[in-house]
Amino acid sequence: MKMTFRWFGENDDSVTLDQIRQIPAVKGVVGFLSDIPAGELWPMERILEYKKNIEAHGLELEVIESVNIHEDIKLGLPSRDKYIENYKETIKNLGQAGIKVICYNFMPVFDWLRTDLSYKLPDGSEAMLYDDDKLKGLDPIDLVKSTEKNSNGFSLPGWETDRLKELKNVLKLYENVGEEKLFENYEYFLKAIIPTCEKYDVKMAVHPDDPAWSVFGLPRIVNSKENLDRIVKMVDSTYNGITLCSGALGSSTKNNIPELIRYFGDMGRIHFAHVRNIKILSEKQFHEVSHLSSDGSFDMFEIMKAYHDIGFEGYMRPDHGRMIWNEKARPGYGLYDRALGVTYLNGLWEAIKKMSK
Ligand SMILES: [Mn+2]
Repeated sequence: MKMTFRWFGENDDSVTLDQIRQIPAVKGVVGFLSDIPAGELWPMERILEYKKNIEAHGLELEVIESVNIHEDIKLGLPSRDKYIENYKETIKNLGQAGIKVICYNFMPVFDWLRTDLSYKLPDGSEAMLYDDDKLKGLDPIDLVKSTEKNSNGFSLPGWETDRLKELKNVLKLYENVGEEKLFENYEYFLKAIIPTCEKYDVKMAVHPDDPAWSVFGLPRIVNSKENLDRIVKMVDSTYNGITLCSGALGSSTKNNIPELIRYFGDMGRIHFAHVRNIKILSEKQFHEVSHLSSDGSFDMFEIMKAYHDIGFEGYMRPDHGRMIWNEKARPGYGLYDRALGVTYLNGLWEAIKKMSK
């Protein structure tokens, strides 16, 4: 297991590389060129410049999260081929720059979604909350506006204004795309890109839908064992893999995270692990918490044990943290609570490792 930490770049993150370097056991950064719109090519020189800076701070860059997929690919429009060509070229560039894993998602229109970005917990910390009832009758445009307004001035990945300005048109286009059509479009994309991944040794790792169900009536398919199984088999290559996000998949009580880790881990398809806890309040209602088992609904020991038992050698990172100690940061991505998360996960890992001898 290689512990990493997500970072959004010099101009778009409150956390510095020097700070990340000082978190025990964090060797690498999970990076992102946040200013490149979905569908555009990532130029080699930009990738190298970005990587050079990270390496100058004593950290590695081997994982990218995310290279976003243009909506036309998900919709299956004729224009998709040009965006797929750009994607292949980006894979090639990233591979040649030494990137090993690309995390991406296949969620129509909306990336991760929450209805409250700063829900106050009893101890005074703040965390993100999702309440499906609050989405009922809500205009998606209003959710985009409130999400942007409450992001503490940081861009939120998946909520880029550029992608969302055409929101109404895009939502209309999805009226003709159901789950089966989305699977078809996904398969078309994977068949086109996986040979490039094999050639340049870059593993694709799809991030599950967050939350793990349909929102605003849009189709969503990356959210259950059955569907993930279908996806990894659409192109039967180790390069077609998964980012196993415990918080995203675990938002649905139907998903048993340790079981999913063992199942897809034994297949060799987990390339990236997002490990975090959430507290499920009722069906389709949850909020985020610290990483600790007793603060949420998951048994983090069992999750880490499953990774240990499958001999996981891929990349891992803590996921969303709370806002604590008066930190002002991008919601979910402050320094303090994620650093506490890393330390806790490493503590579990060390104990499991030593007790397994
Ligand atoms: Mn995640």
